[in-house]
Amino acid sequence: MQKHYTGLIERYRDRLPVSKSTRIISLCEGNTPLIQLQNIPRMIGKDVDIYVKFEGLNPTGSFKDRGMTMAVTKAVEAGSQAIICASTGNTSASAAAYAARAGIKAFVLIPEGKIALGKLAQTLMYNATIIQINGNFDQGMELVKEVANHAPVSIVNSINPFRLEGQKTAAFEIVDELGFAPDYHCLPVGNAGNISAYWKGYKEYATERVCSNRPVMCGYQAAGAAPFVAGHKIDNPETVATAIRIGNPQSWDFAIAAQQESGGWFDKFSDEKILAAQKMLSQFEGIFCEPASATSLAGALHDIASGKIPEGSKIVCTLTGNGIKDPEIAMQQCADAKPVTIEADLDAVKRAILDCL
Ligand code: AN7
Repeated sequence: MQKHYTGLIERYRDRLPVSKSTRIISLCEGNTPLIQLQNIPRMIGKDVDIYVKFEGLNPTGSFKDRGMTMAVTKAVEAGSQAIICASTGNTSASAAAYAARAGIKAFVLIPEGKIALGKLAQTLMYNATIIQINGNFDQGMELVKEVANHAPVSIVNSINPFRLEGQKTAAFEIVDELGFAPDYHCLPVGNAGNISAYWKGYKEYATERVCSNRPVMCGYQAAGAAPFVAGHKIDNPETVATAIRIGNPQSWDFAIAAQQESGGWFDKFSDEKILAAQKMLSQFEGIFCEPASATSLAGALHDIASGKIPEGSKIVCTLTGNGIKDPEIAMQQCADAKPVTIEADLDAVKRAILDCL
């Protein structure tokens, strides 16, 4: 009989730092769908297999839950009563949820006015203590690192190595499902924890011969927040994709190693290109991700068009977060498609339908 799915730590416990007596803090995260795109490859007229790993279907709507189940499990095991993070939104929602599950306290530092509405609402509902700063994520991150030296709180940002351990399971799931690693793996890059974690996962599987190949890692950033493309940190990052509005990535060295060892590259895309990719995925595939997530598809489509990613390739794009997280951007994207309001009678409904056909 198939066992009830109880989360990624149970599924991959042999590859994760837990023991028999560890109390696992889980919300059944992971096990997200790998969806093959059907319409977009046809539209662009290229012979490529593009799959999206839809991480927006995790319990709090982002990939952060993979790392958070692990980080909070280890914090609780070590006796922590409180966790803390700086966040552009998704980490705070995830930390808050897992703290609630564990029965401990969560503190989150967020940049005032730069968090998508859904993420703020979640974090409030999960009952974290929200500290808004007049500053950006990078400043929040520095403050969190300092305060953790002076207060009894565990940092659950991706500088916590358990976060990457949890997040590497996304690469395992892809290989377990396809039977091989893709030729190219495309990701949005902010703090660079995720690209580092995927590379760790793929390397682990390849080294142990679970699969025979490893992907080329492609890290894509927003044009106004592209330190990896610039080759140095950026002081005032700006982008509509607030999740990746980050100028001083904490996993710099790991991400550079992933790029170099895999023969991959970094590139950057304008907010317009990112938003166009988000809309395209929703409109033509029925997959609604948040703006930052669409950066992976924007990059893949650009590199497929230029031939840098050749025809015949198998490509995975990670869609890091759910589109419902950021309803304000979605409404702006659809400003021209305002719903019509009519009288509540049959003729009026018929007319409204016929007007659209
Ligand atoms: C949707 O929540 O950094 O390169 O504080 O929310 O691993 O940082 C979010 C990052 C991509 C970038 N897509 O991942 C935070 C935070 C979404 C994200 C990223 C984030 P990393």
